[in-house]
Amino acid sequence: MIKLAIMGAMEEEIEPLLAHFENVKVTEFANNKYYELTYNGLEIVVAYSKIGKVFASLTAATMIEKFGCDTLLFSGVAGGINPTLKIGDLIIADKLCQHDLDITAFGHPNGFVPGGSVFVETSKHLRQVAFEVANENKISVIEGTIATGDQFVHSEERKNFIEQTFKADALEMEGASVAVVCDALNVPFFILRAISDTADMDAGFDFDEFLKSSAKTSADYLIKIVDKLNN
Ligand code: 4EZ
Repeated sequence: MIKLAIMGAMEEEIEPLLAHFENVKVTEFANNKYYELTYNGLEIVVAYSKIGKVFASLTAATMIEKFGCDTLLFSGVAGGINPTLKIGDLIIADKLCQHDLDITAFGHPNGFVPGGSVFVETSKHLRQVAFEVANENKISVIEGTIATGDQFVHSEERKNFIEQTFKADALEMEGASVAVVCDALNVPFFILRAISDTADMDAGFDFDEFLKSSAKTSADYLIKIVDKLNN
């Protein structure tokens, strides 16, 4: 039987997930709350990590190593880079990179450190399940590269750098760190995001305006994927 980790970064990102489940047991660990439940015969642990790569790594590793999760799904919001992505649109990561990881001073490419790789790929199987769900429910979603860094991007300059350097379609602050942890621990994972802003001058304003609705768009689709995982 699968033991599923479902994570977000912010409380707003997991709220619509928790609202869907019942009989939740709360465990506190390392300054975070972990919500354990069973759903359709699946064991699930839900948590939000707090924002950024460090907190997201800690939470992903905890869900895997302490709670024994063997599959991880992430739901949340992101800034859009690909101009076809409008606020509220969904993106599934096929691969992720760290746009702020930089030892280029030593001739290495952006996003690379020795022993690692610029991109980490997500589970093909989980993406396939997600696309079946999208087709069945007429949900429109694209697959693409997500770039992660410890910055809320709100300028054309930084956005263009990330687009040109990594050919990224969307950006956020946790996905690639979760990817590195899951890849190292051999846990299949899936990263889903709905666009809350387009990482430009208006990003701060748009984010505040659309965080809740986009987080719900992502969470609603994720629940349908969870339903499918068990069938
Ligand atoms: C980070 N998340 C934003 C957290 C912002 C404010 C209190 C997603 C995200 C994002 N990250 C949405 N839009 C973004 C952007 N333009 N840059 C970085 O994962 C917390």
